Amino acid sequence: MNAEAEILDLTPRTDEILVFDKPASLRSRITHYCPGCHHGVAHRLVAELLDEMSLRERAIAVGSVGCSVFIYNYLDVDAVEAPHGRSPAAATGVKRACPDKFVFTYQGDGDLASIGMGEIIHAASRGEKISVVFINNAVYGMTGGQMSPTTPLGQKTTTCSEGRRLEHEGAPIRMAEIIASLGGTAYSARCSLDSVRNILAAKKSLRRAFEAQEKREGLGFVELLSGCPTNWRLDPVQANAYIRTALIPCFPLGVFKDKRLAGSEGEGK
Ligand SMILES: Cc1ncc(C[n+]2csc(CCOP(=O)(O)OP(=O)(O)O)c2C)c(N)n1
Ligand code: SF4
Ligand SMILES: [Mg+2]
Repeated sequence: MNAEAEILDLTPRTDEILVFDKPASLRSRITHYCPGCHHGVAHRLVAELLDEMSLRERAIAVGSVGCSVFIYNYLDVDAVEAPHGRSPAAATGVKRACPDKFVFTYQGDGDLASIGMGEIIHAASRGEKISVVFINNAVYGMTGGQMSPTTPLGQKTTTCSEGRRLEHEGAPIRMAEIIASLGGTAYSARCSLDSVRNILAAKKSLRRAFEAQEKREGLGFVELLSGCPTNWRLDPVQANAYIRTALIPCFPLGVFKDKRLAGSEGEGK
């Protein structure tokens, strides 16, 4: 066989071991996300866990508004769409009506911490048996990069062009800590998607939050610090660096509540 024929030979080889593949729960779609956006990374982590925990057939995703509004195009699970911020309320209804389903919301910071603040607080207080995947990229990504409740002090956005000021726009809101303080929360953590190491840690936290639902312990909440290079006006590598230098100092990583661990039952940590 000459060299060209060898390159074109697509006969499956028996001596190759597949080490990386697409999770079955992830559809084959061309992404609409910008280069360097972390929504795709978060989708993949969720899809891997749905496969590994055999949840796919029972899963119902509750989508939200924002750049992830088309999440049902990426995850091969049943889905409902909730208007801005209402995903925890919609998920409450789905889970109560179908307690054997695995129900999770997927929400951005504009969606969850702005107009949806009431819904998430009350769902956590009630201890709804749902899982919440919270993508904190510190801006309203879809609508053009406006300031959100989680924009760090000093960050410039289209609605605070001088940078967010404490005395003018107020302080950023730390959702993982707030959710941890509520009585119905089983698990609350903050992770980051800026590096391979942190992505692996994020998967562990998501697994724990999903387990909390399966064991009917209460609401599981995972905040994922995520990059929005487009609205941050950075390239993908710079955006990862920005997460490390600006977001993590403002939003410390960690587990703020885990009901399974001694001393973290009930209110607070
Ligand atoms: C009730 C309502 N208000 C405002 C909007 C407009 N809107 C759509 S997406 C969005 C911001 C979403 O930002 P975020 O939740 O942070 O998601 P991201 O795009 O950053 O992932 C807004 C304000 C809307 N769809 N519905
Ligand atoms: S605007 Fe931001 S959040 Fe939206 S797809 Fe682009 S990088 Fe991702
Ligand atoms: Mg956002």
